[in-house]
Amino acid sequence: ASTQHQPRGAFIVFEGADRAGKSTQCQMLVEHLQAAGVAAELWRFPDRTTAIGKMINSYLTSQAEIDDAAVHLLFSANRWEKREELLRKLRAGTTLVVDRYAYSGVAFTAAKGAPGLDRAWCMAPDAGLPAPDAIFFLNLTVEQAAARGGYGEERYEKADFQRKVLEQFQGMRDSSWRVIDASQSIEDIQQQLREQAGAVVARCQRGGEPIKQLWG
Ligand code: 2DT
Ligand code: MG
Repeated sequence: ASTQHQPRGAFIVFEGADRAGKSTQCQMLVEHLQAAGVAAELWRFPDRTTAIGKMINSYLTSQAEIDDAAVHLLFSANRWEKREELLRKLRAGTTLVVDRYAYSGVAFTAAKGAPGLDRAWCMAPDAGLPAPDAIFFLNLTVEQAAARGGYGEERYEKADFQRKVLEQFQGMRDSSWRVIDASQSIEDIQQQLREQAGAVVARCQRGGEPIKQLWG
């Protein structure tokens, strides 16, 4: 059997618009898995710690202006530069809970509606990256998000733009996405995530699960 089919960690991605509770739920899930004896790490994209990530951070905090196409490629490059480490961790048996991935990449750039930067263009640079074993979509309307105290100060944190991002996510998601009603209580959401993620982790631990590639 190839190494891909050995027991391994699970690759679990969280997506959703801002304020849906992704970071809170990811953190809680990782702590739960660790407490249950599962090797697990919390990752997030963009990873703002790398050289590319620092450019992205400058862009998001409006300290830098970067062309829409160019910054899209930086976000993608930020995933590619983490690819080997990501695969190494999974093969070593570590489960990765990842706060945003290529789906955010496509949704946020496509939401700009810039000439030429349609969904197909946005998807192209991420083709071939490792694909997650499960995608949890924390579903919250812009109105519900606003009721949570509004958005922050970063570039994309505006209601009108978030509405377009949500439309992009709706247009992109397929039946494999696990849609979670993010208007529920933190505890209720976490309970559902633990059950579903637990099953994914167990499946990958048993072996026989290949690591697939985007956009498969
Ligand atoms: P956080 O608020 O989660 O730090 O995200 N984004 C993210 C993109 O535009 N393209 C991408 O590929 C990714 C991963 C979403 C910061 C913002 O960056 C956006 C929100
Ligand atoms: Mg944010």
